[in-house]
Amino acid sequence: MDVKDIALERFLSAIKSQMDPVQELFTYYRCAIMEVETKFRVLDEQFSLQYDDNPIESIKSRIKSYDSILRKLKRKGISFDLDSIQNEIFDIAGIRVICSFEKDIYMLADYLLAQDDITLIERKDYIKNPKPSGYRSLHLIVEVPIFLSTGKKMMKVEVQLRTIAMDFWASLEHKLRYKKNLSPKQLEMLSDEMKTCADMTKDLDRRMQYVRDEMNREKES
Ligand code: 0O2
Repeated sequence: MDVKDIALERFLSAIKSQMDPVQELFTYYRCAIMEVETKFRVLDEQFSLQYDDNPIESIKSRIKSYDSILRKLKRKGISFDLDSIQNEIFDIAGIRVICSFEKDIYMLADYLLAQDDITLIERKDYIKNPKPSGYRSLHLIVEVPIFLSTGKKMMKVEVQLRTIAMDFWASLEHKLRYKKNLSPKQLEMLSDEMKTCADMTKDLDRRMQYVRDEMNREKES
């Protein structure tokens, strides 16, 4: 090996030794997502069997990107190390549960939180208290154990529960936030339009819930 190869080997091994603990932590977050996702899938199956009704339309999960983690650390003035990431950033593992009806969101949250291996760390109800943008969803930060060959490890997962209408709204509004080619005037106009759309989705959710409640009342009587 010549000097250049040795330098490259040293460089790669230095990067690897820095990245290995990060990869390990991200693997644990992926395991935590699997645990919580399974809990929701089990609840959905049970409701399907018991009431011939699936409260969950779909589940999406993601690990926060490095970029997004670094931006959040910077924004919050937190130091760039693994302990800070674990102790201060709660949404590295994220699960989004999409339901058709608003009542199912609260029902699923209650059943999840009643499970004895789940600890609620934080609850933000943006359905009862929407954000100024019009954003609505129920956010839960929960802690869940994952069982490794080395023992039990507690991991934090952010769960966002929302209806199809709330999800439709949030995904378009998210795109609007990252649009760089709009003038401030256009942005203001479209943000106002999104606030109107948020009111419409709220009304749609309420009406759909009403129709379902009436249908269930008929079925029971
Ligand atoms: P990502 O990963 O791209 O989804 P905290 O975490 O409590 O310190 P933060 O980050 O302000 O503070 O938490 P918040 O506002 O309770 O929830 C953040 C996440 O909720 C966002 O993730 C979005 O997924 C969603 N969210 C919150 N407000 C809005 C909104 O006005 N519009 C849309 N479309 N989504 C929203 P991130 O951080 O954007 O990252």
